[in-house]
Amino acid sequence: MNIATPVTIYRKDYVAPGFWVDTVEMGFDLHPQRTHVATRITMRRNHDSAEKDLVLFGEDIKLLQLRMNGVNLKKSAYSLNKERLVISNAPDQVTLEIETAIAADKNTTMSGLYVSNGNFFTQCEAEGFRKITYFPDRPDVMASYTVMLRGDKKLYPVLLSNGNLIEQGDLDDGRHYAKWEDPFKKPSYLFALVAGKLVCQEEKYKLKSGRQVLLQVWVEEGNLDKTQHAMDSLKNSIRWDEERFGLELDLDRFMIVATSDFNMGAMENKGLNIFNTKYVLANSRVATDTDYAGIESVVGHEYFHNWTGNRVTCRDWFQLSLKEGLTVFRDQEFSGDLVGNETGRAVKRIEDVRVLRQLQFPEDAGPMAHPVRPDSFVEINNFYTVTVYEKGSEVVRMYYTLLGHEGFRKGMDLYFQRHDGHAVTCDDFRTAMADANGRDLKQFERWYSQAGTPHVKAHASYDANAKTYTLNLSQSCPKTAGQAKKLPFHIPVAVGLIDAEGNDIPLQLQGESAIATTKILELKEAQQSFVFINIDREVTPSILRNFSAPVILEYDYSDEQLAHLLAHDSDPFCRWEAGQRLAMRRSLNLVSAVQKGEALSLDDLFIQALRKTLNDQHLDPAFRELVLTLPSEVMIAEEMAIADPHSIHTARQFVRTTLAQHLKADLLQAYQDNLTPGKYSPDAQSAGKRALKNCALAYLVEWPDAATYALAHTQYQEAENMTDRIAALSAMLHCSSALDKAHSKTRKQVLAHFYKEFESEALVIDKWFTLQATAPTTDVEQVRALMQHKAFSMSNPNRARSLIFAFCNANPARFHAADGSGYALWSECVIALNKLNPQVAARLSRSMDRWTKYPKANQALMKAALQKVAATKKLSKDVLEVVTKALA
Ligand code: 0A1
Ligand code: ZN
Repeated sequence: MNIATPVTIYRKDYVAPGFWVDTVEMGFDLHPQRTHVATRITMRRNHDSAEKDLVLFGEDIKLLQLRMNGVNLKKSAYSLNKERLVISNAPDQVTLEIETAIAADKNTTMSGLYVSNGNFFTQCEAEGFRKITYFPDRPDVMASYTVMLRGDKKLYPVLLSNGNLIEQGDLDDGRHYAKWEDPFKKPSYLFALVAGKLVCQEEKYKLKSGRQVLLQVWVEEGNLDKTQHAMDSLKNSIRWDEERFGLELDLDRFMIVATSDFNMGAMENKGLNIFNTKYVLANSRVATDTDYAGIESVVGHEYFHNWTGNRVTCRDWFQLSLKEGLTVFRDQEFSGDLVGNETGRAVKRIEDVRVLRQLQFPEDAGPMAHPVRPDSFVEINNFYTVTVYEKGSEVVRMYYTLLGHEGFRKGMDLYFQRHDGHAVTCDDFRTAMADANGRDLKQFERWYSQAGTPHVKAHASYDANAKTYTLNLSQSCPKTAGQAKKLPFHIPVAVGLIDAEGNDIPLQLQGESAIATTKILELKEAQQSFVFINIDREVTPSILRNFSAPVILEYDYSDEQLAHLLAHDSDPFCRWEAGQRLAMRRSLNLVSAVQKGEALSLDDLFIQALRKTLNDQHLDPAFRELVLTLPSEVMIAEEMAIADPHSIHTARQFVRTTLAQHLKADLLQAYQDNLTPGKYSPDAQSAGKRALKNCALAYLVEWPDAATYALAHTQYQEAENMTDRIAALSAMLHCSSALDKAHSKTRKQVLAHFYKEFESEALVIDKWFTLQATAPTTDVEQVRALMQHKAFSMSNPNRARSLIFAFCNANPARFHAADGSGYALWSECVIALNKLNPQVAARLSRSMDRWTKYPKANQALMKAALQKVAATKKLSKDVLEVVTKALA
């Protein structure tokens, strides 16, 4: 077998750039087949650098001209290979003039300059700018940019770049031009241009300071009825950052542009954010509550990057979490604050924790496990991960928990005071937090340097005579690739104690005077004891309140204690968690019963606990829905030494059908109580009601009779918004009984109707593919058939994700078919995508991360599929890194 060896880049090898760049002037003559780019760069030697050469990166571009200080450079004056252009012996002051040509229409990678639906877009993070011109394309090189765009006026009536529009006008031959100037220095990864036929919704907005700014949301024609929510989210983001962090928009104009061809969610280019349409376009006909929430958080996320990422950026890509972890924390807080009440905040927190557990915990336990600040990579694009983003956000949240609201704000203020306009490191952030609060946060660095999810074990003992309650906490962290031994983390563990009536009792730690109902214990040693005094009754501990650290908590709760917490805990996270623990315990027992062929049953304690929650009118519907949602098949698999997808699916479905059977009347009542008639509004309260109602519906069809199935069908037909429509369709397609022949004709009709109704709405057709890809009835052959559908395309990332990724990642019982047909499909798709779009291909490669967790027979087939991909000729660095690590 011929597997190429990937080149690894190490964090420890960081060297400052040999030259700084002051100004960049660029002129683009836009043609899809051959865009001509003329770039003038003024540079000066960095005398503090060990790098003596002038190093420029370039990839997949044609070099037409190179002049240094006004003189054409002969080929012998520089060295050029596929990745870099190096000029040795350059003088200390350099003006470079570079001309390059780009075939944007052939660029299917969606990195650099590319064409989508006839319009030009760029994506420069992380290393896409080098596909436009030769440049020191690294984030610590910050410069001022002036950009001239020229193109056919009919084909490209709109010409956008970063900053302010300073000039525009007509040229010969039906062309026109626009000149843009960005008043702020920025790294090249924040460069952007957009050119094409687009229309915009725009508004003038007054900042708190009284300054007026222009806000624009640009979309393709026909989509202006779907931009209001993005615009509202942008205005909310601007206001929130002023209020919560005292950070003002620094530009006079802020633009959002949507494209249907995008590898990720969105990109924070200075003043010109480019978005996947998924995170811009919404109206009630086509978008669900989840879509609306996603738009709000991604618009917020990109906007917040303007300070955390753009004004203060990363010194090198190993520091990616400096901007991403912090900005995710900020967008999570923004969405939580916007709901406007404590339960809403808690619901958002639980949803975020669910994502972390579902996606990041498995990553941290698999072959791609890496620290929040990685030590090495082959391809940086593979490190835009849930660890860097979501675990990174948890790390930032721990500062918030340890330092408090005011303390955190002081840290942020100092961070900007020290580092505005600079490219810095995660250590700089930690130091600002420590210095602003006079705290020692040295040990906290281990959250950045050690991979793996720590386990915290708790033991409690109550001494009625001494009236003391002792909580013994110990920590450990499993080994990960390259890190066999881990040192103790600095872990904030938020704890409350609940009495038999369900009340929080006041807590005082031995040797301390402060009294509170929640205490933040700082676990810093491998093992530590915390003694609470004046505890005069038996209590149940509520540990890791609000999920105060990204760890796995082990405590030997009895079922009764969990039911007690589920009924009473004042901390909504721990209350929800108690229900999840009850459900997980049952799921695991049932999986083992399925495997042994034993009879399956569900106990009354569990059923009654859920009934009580379902019927508790004091609880928000959104919260009740979260409790009613069982741990996913992926989460159950993570708890098992050997995951058996078929038994997991059977066991989980058994729990669902049994609950449906026993709670039928309660579910019907919840359904009726949570109808949301009238005009659609995506607000959290209404969305919560819809969530509970649709959760009830999905249960009801698990134990169907003619009436419940008809309820779903009628909801589908009469739905006035996409949330209700898709929920009904999903209930009909995903229930256990969908496996029976009954109703199969109705299901086919409904699917056909949905397609016809929304044929022209790409984002809705994505949903149509996903619903089918994740249905228990859909096997590999049906996925292959869907791949032949005229609406399917491998080259559109959203579409590929909607079918292929959805099947491989979210239909485990079918993907892991015993004959290996799912794995064969996976390898074919990875190989096909590798040619088109390596970034997307590498993401799909990750579906095999946990292959060593499956039964031996599956493992063999999965390994063979991985090897097949690894042996493919012309494999990108992206895919190569993932499959090499999986096979290591
Ligand atoms: N910085 C963006 C995400 C992003 C990263 C890489 C991309 O292309 C490789 C595109 C977008 C964010 O955090 O939103
Ligand atoms: Zn980001």
